[in-house]
Amino acid sequence: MDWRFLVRRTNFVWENEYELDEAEVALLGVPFDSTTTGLPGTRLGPDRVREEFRNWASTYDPELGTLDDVKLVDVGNIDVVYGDPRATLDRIYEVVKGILEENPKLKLITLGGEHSITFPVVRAMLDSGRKFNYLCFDAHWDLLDSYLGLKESHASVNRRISEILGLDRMEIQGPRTGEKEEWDLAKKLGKAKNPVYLSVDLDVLDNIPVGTPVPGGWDFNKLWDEIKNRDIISADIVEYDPMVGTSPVPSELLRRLILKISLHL
Ligand SMILES: [Mn+2]
Repeated sequence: MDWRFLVRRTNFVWENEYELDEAEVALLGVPFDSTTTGLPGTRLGPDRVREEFRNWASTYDPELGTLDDVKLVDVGNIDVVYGDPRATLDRIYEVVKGILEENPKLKLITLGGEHSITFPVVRAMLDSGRKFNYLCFDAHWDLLDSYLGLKESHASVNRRISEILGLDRMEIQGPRTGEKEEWDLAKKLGKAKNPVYLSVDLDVLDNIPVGTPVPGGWDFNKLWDEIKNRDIISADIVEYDPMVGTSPVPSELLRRLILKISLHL
């Protein structure tokens, strides 16, 4: 099936929209939150942040320049299968694989949704021949073999990635909770050498609405300090949950992070 049948292209963020085959950076929304263990609502994340881009016109960053100089495309949202993580993850894989077949050099910013969506993105990137190590910022290790019997759980996403990439090519920064099994496994993690695929689980931060918050997190400046010197081939930003709080502050934080990553890629 053509991957385009699995995407709803109804929302556009960028004014300078390019065709997929000529774009440098693409945004892809995955509004999926069916394995969420805390509060649901991350399915609303991609469209909430698009709204934020519309509300705040400035796309200039004093350190990095203007988004007008980046060839952007908003691919839209994947048509997920609520309640069926396996079918959803298969769709994510098909879409990312299809996008990269059409534009092998494209850098993708995938917007969650919950963290489980990262695994099929990473798998599609590997199968498309991209060479990278994996860098993740998260309050949790997400290294459980399964959670509530579910291998596709957001609490198992880094374990699944370790099975196709190897723990030594993975770096996870920020965890401050978890099971003993995970802390033991985490001792085998390495430092991700450049280039890296970046996965940002926003619960690594404090004071941002997420389904599974953990106290003692980073602030935005610390997060950006950790990102800015890395060579990033593509990224995802997951677990932002607009249902937990409707303040414009976190969605603006997220918009700013997407802006900075788009300019940095
Ligand atoms: Mn996570």
